[in-house]
Amino acid sequence: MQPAQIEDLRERVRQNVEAVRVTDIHTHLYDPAFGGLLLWGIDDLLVYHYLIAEGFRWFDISYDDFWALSKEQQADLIWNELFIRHSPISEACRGVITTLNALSLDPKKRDLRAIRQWFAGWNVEDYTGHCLELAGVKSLCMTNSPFDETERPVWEQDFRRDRRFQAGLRLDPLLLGWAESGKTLETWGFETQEDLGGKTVSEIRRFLAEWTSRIDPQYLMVSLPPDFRYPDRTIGHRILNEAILEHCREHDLPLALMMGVKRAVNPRLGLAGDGAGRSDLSALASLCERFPQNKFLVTVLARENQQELCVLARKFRNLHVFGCWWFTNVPSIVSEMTRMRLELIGISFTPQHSDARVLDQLIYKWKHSRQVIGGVLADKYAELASAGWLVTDQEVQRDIEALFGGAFRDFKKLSLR
Ligand code: HDL
Ligand code: ZN
Repeated sequence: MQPAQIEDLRERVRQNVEAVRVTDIHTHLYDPAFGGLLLWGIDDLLVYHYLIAEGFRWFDISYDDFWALSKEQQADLIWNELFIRHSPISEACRGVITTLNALSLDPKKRDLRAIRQWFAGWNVEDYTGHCLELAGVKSLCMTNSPFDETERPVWEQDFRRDRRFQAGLRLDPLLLGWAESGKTLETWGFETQEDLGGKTVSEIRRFLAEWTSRIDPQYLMVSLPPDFRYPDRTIGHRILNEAILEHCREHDLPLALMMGVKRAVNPRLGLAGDGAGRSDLSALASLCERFPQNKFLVTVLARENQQELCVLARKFRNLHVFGCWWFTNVPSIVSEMTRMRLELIGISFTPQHSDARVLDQLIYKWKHSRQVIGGVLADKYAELASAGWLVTDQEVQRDIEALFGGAFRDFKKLSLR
């Protein structure tokens, strides 16, 4: 192929990746009906836990004194330390800059007061549409936990859903903290026993059925520590086998496994205190092999696990790989992971989710991801062309639609009979 043809190909890919409307399959955002649970605006952007962790590398304030500050005071501290006294060069800092520029604000003026004034002029309904439009997100999945004391009451009142905000049924306490969550289920009217005796398993399934009917989730989900083992002889292992996986099969819902998080490595940092560890993916191989009619939606936190995850996806069609999760969501690793995935499993995966906790983050997380993923995809198409296969415009569009939501939708529809 001539260099001009390669350039033309790259431009076609860039335009299509820029234009595709994304299905964002994992976020911590909330339907505006959840009120204050939906975070947005400059102060929420600045007190994002990623920036709190980075800020503490410079702060000369104690953890307790920081947490005693108001959100605005915390934001001032972070702005001053990570943007003014030091260049905002980290991915989370650059994200704030990308978002502010996309909103036609000019962070180069370094005028936080003026930026706050601009946000004060918005209401959440209008701003939600504005952010989704700028980010090119057509729908997203929330993280919905029945065990979240602030979220559950909203679901129990019932409310008119904003269909752009799909649900994900989050179950960490059920699987990882049964001693506590079993008691909580009892207060909700489910007959449970700590040793899972009596009607406990069927009551857990009744609980799952009740919440599935209530929130209509795209999938059930749980995050897992690096030392998660399967098979195992724990209570959690039985809840997974006898309740959660049965329920998923009965309702044809994927189980999303987010593997490798070490919770509270530094508890003083709160949400910012979690770390990462290398998982034993033989647990995942056992699950995929033992439950060929269950669908597993999987992302892993350790860079060292990524190639092994792709190899498992080659072995198991009931495994769908997704996202560059959390500490892997930085351009250098997104590029490496996306290239490896395209080379090992073709288009049959979902390269990214935003994991956004603040509405406005959708803008930068998707702008940055489109840039990296689009660049890698163009490289692979150029290599394909050199091998003698020039993709058509229609094929480029088809592949990109798949990568940014279509493959996930097809996986959900996949019949594993
Ligand atoms: O467990 C998870 O879903 C993680 O994404 C955590 O919420 C984490 O705090 C996070 O926001 N990562 O991006
Ligand atoms: Zn998350």
